[in-house]
Amino acid sequence: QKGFLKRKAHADIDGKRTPWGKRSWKTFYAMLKGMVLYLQKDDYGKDCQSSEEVVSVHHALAERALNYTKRPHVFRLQTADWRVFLFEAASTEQMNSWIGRINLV
Ligand code: I3P
Repeated sequence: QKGFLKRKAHADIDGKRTPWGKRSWKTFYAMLKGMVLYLQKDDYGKDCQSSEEVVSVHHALAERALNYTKRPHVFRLQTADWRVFLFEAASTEQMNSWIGRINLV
């Protein structure tokens, strides 16, 4: 499973609210391999490098973010260490595909 996702950090480790200034939406190229979600940020225009974040989806839960109505086809990912991210997919179909794959792990 791969594709572009926009991500918003909602809660950090142990469920602590992600502070102001770190809650904005960012675009990543996402790849799910095994139990790991790789998020590559496209920084090429800025410094000719791309940065990557790694999120373990082992014991994570993905579900449609029904409470979040500002954007369409957004899903919520809660990790085993109690972080919460919102991810905006390009379509409802892609959102459902990500949710299914993440919850299969
Ligand atoms: C956040 C940014 C997000 C916004 C979030 C802001 O500011 O504007 O887009 O979420 O609101 O805190 P910053 O870039 O300084 O982190 P929404 O797009 O969902 O409104 P929030 O604090 O209510 O989550």
